[in-house]
Amino acid sequence: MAAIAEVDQIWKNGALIPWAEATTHVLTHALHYGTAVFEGIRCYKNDRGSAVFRLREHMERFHRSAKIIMMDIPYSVDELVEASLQTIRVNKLEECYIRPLAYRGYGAVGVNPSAAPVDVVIAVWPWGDYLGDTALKEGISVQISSWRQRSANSTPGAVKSSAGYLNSGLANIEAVGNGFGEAILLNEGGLVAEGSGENIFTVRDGLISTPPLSDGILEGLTRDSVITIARDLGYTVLERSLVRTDLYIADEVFFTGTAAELTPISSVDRRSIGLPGPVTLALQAKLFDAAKGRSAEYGNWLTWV
Ligand code: PPE
Repeated sequence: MAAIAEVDQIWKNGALIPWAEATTHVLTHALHYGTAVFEGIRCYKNDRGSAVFRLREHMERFHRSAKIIMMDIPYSVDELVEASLQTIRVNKLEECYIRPLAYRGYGAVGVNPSAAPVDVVIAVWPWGDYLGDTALKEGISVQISSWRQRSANSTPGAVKSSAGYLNSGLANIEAVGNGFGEAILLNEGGLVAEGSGENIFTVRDGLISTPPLSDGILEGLTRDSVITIARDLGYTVLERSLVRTDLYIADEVFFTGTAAELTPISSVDRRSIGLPGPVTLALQAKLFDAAKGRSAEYGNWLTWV
């Protein structure tokens, strides 16, 4: 969705190397078979410096993704946390997106990846608004995709795998091609799953709902943060299955994600939801307060650079 803003160095297999040298062979296993897992993390600048939002939890999810696909990441969560901070510092970035990727590298062909090495990289670069520059304030239009969410017994949504994003890409290409800002995927059972790169929430009569993990979605860290913030603000949040009509008749609908942050949804399949509502705006403000170090109660979500 955005051109890459190049920086100086990338961390690869334990060392920092120049950006331009962070290349790989065309017979890299992951290029052919999608055998890779990754993360997306944000570092925000604030009054007292720069801090990464939920860094440790992202690296823990990275390890969980790898575990599910039987890939051994040869670096501990602590080592990956430290490597991320080092990569941000060496590139002198105050705000950035962080992309750890573990992939089956060069050395084997064929479906079974066991003989291919596991290479690990951490790249950082500046990445602004994910869904366009008016999205956070005005919201975006979305379309229910004709593509179904990858299912729990094929390419599990719980794994943040490169292979999984073929599915996301199909849905996003279709939605954008049809003039919408983003797609929402229903799972094979017809229940609302998530956006191509976001979790989804509804608000109706003050009650906040979001699909449960068992509906086949990624366990979003922003989703978790927003659930916590909402409950702390006194809202009831239910993790419950949603059908498409729940979206049409909701008072408010919004996406959460590291890249998308908290993006209001202004219409679903051309049914108007309207301008961002009060609950959406309150949660968005609190989420940014937490991520940008303005909220002492969520201070433990930050790792200072
Ligand atoms: N679902 C999907 C499918 C997803 O890709 C993301 C993040 C989420 C939910 C939200 O998870 P979290 O970031 O932990 O709150 N998508 C990442 C990749 C986006 C991309 O285009 O690349 C992201 O937001 O970093």
